[in-house]
Amino acid sequence: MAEFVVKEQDFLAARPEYTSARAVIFGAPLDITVCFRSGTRGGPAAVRAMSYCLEEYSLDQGRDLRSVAFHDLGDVLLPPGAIQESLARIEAVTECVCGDGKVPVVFGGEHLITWPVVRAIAARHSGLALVHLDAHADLRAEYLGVAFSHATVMRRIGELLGPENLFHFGIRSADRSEMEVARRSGAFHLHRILPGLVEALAVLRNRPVYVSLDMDVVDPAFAPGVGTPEPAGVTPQELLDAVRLLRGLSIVGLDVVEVNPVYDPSGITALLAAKFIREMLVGLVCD
Ligand SMILES: [Mn+2]
Repeated sequence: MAEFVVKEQDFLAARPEYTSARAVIFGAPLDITVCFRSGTRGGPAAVRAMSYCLEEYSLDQGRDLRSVAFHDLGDVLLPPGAIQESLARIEAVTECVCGDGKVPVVFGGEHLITWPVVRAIAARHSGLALVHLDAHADLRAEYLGVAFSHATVMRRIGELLGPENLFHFGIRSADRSEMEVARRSGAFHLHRILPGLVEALAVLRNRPVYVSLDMDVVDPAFAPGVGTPEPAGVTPQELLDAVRLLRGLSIVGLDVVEVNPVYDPSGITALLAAKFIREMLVGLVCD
């Protein structure tokens, strides 16, 4: 497995042992193609730190994080500025985790990290569908002349999985060309998550599903600590209600991306990301 930096702390209630873990957290602190304001390299550490503000027990689900067998590997060591090498390392770590039969839970970093993670997971799970929660469509063919960017990541993944296997929710920012591509998606819902997700559940059942959460899907009033905030987003309650809907699906991997602690002085964005992760872990991989 690729080298890891020494982590300062585990995510709340992570177990020290890797072998028996069913889910495995790792950080991918990529911060290269962000266009508006950088800082996502601090995302994984911020989410881990704020997780200790939470209790292990989930009132929503009546389950305890301490009964979930999961491990926290730390962050993938990414060479600064070396984008292809960084993506290759993230893919290699995902391959290892999947190869060991575990569910990868990845903390970004910018949204481009979803590309190498999904590539590795798609190689092991045919018929993979992707649930994309984001303010932005991320469907550009290229951005500033570059094919691999946080703004193109869903276009690249659509080319890999087939655009009809991408299900987008909460989108409220895109250009005209992205909206044309969006029409070929399995689902494309503006502004909200829940109504569209309820509709899409029938199609998403009985197949492997990957969930990618860009924290900017949440309204900047609740999640200011992101690289590209977009007004008029969903509430934290709508996001957490979506977890309950996702619970019945066969989730084979997930990520939370774009947490930017530089613009999150009180830590509320990282805290909401940590709560989403706790709810996903207790809902999806409870013993
Ligand atoms: Mn995004």
